[in-house]
Amino acid sequence: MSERTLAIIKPDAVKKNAIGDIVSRYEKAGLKPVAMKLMHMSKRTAEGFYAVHKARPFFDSLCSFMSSGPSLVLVLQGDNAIKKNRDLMGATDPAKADAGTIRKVHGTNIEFNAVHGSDSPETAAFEIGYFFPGMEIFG
Ligand code: IDP
Repeated sequence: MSERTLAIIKPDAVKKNAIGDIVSRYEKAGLKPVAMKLMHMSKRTAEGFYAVHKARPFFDSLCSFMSSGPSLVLVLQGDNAIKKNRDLMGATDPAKADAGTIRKVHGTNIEFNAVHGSDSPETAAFEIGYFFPGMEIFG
């Protein structure tokens, strides 16, 4: 079933010049970028995006990190896009991620972990709508 997911190449990975490698992994896995923009989020934008994590102890630090530099925000489309992207990403903590996953290769620690990917159809719908109006998605 073709679906859409929201991916973010986070500021740590953009700083490390890893955009090309990561986008290439999406494409090779059959995930087509149908919308994409480089953006430097304000802290408020990051707080709205991660609102579900508001009560977590790492919330403030996470939002500071996400607003520390530009990120590449993408909509990926393909069969089982949500799970496929989560599999490509690997576990939240790069130290626990499987070999060959994006977080294993490009992540630094549980916070600076290179990429974001929606974890369910409901969060994908919220996250895609948060960053992209329909007319900017070319699926
Ligand atoms: P996910 O990104 O793998 O879905 P979540 O639990 O939804 O993981 O956490 C969102 C983001 O918050 C993570 O990608 C990571 O950047 C950060 N994060 C998660 N757990 C911790 C933690 O224990 N300490 C610091 N940052 C964390």
